Amino acid sequence: MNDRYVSKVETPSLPIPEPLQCGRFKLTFERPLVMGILNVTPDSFSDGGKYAMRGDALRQAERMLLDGADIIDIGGESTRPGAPPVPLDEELERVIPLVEQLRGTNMPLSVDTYKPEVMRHALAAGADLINDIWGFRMPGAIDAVRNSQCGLCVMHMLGEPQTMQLGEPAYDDVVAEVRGFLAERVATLTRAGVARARISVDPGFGFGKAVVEHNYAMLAHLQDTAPHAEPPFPILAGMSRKSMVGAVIGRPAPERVAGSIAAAVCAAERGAAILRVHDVAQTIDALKVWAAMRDAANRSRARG
Ligand code: 9MG
Repeated sequence: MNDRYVSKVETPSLPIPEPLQCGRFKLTFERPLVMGILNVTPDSFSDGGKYAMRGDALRQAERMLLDGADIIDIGGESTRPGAPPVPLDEELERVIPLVEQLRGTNMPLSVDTYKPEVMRHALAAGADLINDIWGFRMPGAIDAVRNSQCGLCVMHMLGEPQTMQLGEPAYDDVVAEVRGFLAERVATLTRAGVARARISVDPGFGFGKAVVEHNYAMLAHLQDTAPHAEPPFPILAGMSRKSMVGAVIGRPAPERVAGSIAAAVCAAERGAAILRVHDVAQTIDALKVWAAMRDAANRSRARG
């Protein structure tokens, strides 16, 4: 390799978060981890009824495992803007059998829910991480996770999924306001007895953000969306196939794979610890190329 070129690369060396306590696992972040999205909702699979949906979901989980996912995020309620809420019983029926069936795979299992009752059942069934788009603000949510060893993903959202994108979301400084919100949630959680080592944070791309202005400001300043802390909190970034990608490439959701991968690589460059994605294999390939470049830059920096 020609070092004349490598030595000119100016990739900042970002501090690596401490390991995340995540149920049975301690996740480490020498490289960004890939979280595969497993939506167990009728609009995600062929409409063959609930057992067919479960079978489809299991096969998709196995595919993501083979493709190299580090974590699987199981969700029983769509969080797309305007999506209707799902009754508690229905969400439990979609999510809990999958957690039980996937528990044996020795893969960290995340459950995407804001309902304390689903959190409790998911943890009893063996989930390792609770991914809460409401940032553990629902009454009873903190109590549901406090006494376990599960990891937490604390996300920022302005408004609620049914209405959050209806008006134009307004911020004076989206990055600072998201950071302030996440700092308050982290302080509330740690005061309640949740160990810092269990907490990851997420700026919530697409959740009450102007599609281009706010989301790309957060991506550009990703590290600054997290509470300023040493060591830093692991940041989870989820942009896969979202409108922020569609808005700049002009393609519908199924055709946003390449755009989503570009967003994931940008987030990795800015210190994301976990990337929540639909397209696991393709994202991992792209991250390997990015990591090879980062390692070369670090080697040349170490040589002085
Ligand atoms: C469930 N879900 C949908 N989008 C998400 C995102 O960006 N982050 C997290 N943590 N969860 C999300």
